[in-house]
Amino acid sequence: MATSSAVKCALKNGVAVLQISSPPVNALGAAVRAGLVAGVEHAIGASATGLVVAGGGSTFPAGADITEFSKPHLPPSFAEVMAAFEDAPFPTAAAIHGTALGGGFELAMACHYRAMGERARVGLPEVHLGLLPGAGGTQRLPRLVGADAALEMMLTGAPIGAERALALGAVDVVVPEAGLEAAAVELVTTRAARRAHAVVVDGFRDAAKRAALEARAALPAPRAILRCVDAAVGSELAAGLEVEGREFQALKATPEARALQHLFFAERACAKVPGVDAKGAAPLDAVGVVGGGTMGRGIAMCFLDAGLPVTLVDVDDTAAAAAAAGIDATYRRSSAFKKGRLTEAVLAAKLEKLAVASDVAALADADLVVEAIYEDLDAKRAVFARLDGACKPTAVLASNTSTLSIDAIADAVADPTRVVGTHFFSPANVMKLLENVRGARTGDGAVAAAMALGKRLRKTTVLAGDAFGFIGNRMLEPYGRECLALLRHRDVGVSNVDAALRDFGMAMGFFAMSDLAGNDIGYAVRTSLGLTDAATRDPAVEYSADVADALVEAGRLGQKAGKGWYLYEQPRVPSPDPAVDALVSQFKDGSPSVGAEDILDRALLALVNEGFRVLEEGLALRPSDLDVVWTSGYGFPRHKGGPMQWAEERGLRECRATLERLAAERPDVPYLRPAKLLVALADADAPLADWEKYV
Ligand code: 3H9
Repeated sequence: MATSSAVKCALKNGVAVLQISSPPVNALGAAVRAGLVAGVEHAIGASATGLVVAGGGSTFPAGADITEFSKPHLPPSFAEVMAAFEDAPFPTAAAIHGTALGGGFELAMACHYRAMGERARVGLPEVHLGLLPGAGGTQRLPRLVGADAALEMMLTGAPIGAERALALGAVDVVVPEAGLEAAAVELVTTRAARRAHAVVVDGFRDAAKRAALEARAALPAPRAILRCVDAAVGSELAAGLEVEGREFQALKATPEARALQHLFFAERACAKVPGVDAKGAAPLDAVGVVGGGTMGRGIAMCFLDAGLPVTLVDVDDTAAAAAAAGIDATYRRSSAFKKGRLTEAVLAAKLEKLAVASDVAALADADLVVEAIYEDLDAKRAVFARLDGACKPTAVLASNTSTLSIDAIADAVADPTRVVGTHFFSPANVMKLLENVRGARTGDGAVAAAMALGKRLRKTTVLAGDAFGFIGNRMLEPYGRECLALLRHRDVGVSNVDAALRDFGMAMGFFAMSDLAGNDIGYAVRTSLGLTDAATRDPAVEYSADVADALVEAGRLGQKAGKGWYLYEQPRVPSPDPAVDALVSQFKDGSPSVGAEDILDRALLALVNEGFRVLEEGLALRPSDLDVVWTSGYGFPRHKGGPMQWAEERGLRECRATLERLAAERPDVPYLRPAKLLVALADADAPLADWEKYV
């Protein structure tokens, strides 16, 4: 039978078997869609009695080809593909293995029957891309599993396993993967081609349920999904499909969809370091952590969660035992443990892989060691000097520093090529981001090891250059300074600034975040730079952190002290404190009141402008890495795509013009002067993607 390069077609005992071949995930690009339609036509021409569609390689199609969304549409349409399977004159079945997602699952639903492998997963994750299932999923899934379950799947975007898919009625049979094709063939040979579409039962109109759903559906995509399921209730399939088609086209053009799709690719690009092959990194069989404080414990938990044996070293046996007990307690406090997802037996098996010691000699066999002691260069150098002697020469030595230079730390070891930064974010076992740092002398092998570590720990991993603050904290600095400067304005308080940032979508306002991290951290950095003392700082440069210094000097260190920019009468619950308003009022300078829009402009443009400087200085591999850092590590809203994507969406010319105006108003604020790269891109009206031509 006919064979296209993307879809191979074979006739087996009268049943046509189509196999999709479009690595890596069999995405339904134009060639696959054309191959599928041609496959059905050939099966009809060959008088097949049934048809089975399967994915070659590791998976049934994982969806539409996302790279095509930004290009002109090529035929055939998804609707034509789905119709070919649904309207075929013989029974059609999908043989689902791997991850049948988005358009892939929709293709399976357009078939008359579905056989699913035991280990496979199905889902409609389009909402994460700012879209909705636009190939019939919003109409066919409610008809298969009911409106409630369909909405749940489409609004969360979470895939489900075979057991649940079968229980819901999303698939007809579940079999071991080896028997999948046979099971699908059996379905098309023993059952009829036509199955009437079930009428969608209106189960989600219960007022409270509906209100809860609508509250969750704040963004355009979830709202459109709700409207599509509304349209599915009680209507003919064709009418619902028409609504879905219109809603999908409208969503495609939203900034949210562009932002989320930008992040999809950004989160995959960031793991790639030109010239460095993380896949070729030396295997990790055993790892070590030095320092059993909050960070060290969290990092050790990351290792344990990835199944890696870890040895944690602290100053003495008591401290080491306390770290082990702390790790055990943290697991027991986790919701996974409380809800029974982490069982006593699994926890015991995890903890069996944890060893503690009071001497770095215990790290002799480690392939990689992360130092996570307090931020003091001499202390860190002393640790590295000891590790240099204790560890095998091939071991990678990593520092979790967030403020110190990797190069300066590497001075302490004979072979600085094996020293790299691995900056985890707190709580390390929860936060997705890993910011690796390449020092001037870090070797490719250590970079590869750090990037491979990120993958192993299932972190979103970015590589930064070795300069103060790396990527994330470097950009945080002017953002924070501007938030502090805003407090000088009449009627602007901590809560106004945080509310504006939260309304924009930040997970936390700057002041609440600072309370969480500890206000003393920034204070210590400013002190080390001679900034907290008016006598030693440059009088020609605006200093807006005086209010933050006063806060720390008043003992308001943040959540850990029960008070900071907010009061914490209950742990982690901030409430405004008149004492802070009184403190802030001492720093007012007569500047006029400003509203939420100005607050956002100033804080975000300070952030973005520093991003351009990070790129100019070669501290990041690409602009999208900055977006990944800020969305995964600092709570920047994903639907805005990260600060650089936000700037591009707003218009680089606009960003430059606003910064120029702000800088003219406050010439003593260097971080507001538009970065050279921003100016060059704006002058040329060039997209951010062309940034390398302008540095
Ligand atoms: C949709 O279906 C819309 C329809 O409803 C309606 C249309 C009208 N397209 O993640 P990985 C690439 S929307 C293009 O590292 P894993 C990815 O960029 C779609 N490329 O692997 C990467 O490339 P590279 C709904 C895609 O094993 C490579 O494949 N579907 C696509 O960790 C490997 O990816 C989704 O949203 C794609 N659809 O995870 C599913 N998918 O090597 C999106 C992947 O150059 N995909 N690539 O960096 C995933 O969730 C994961 O990729 C998957 C595999 C779980 C499948």
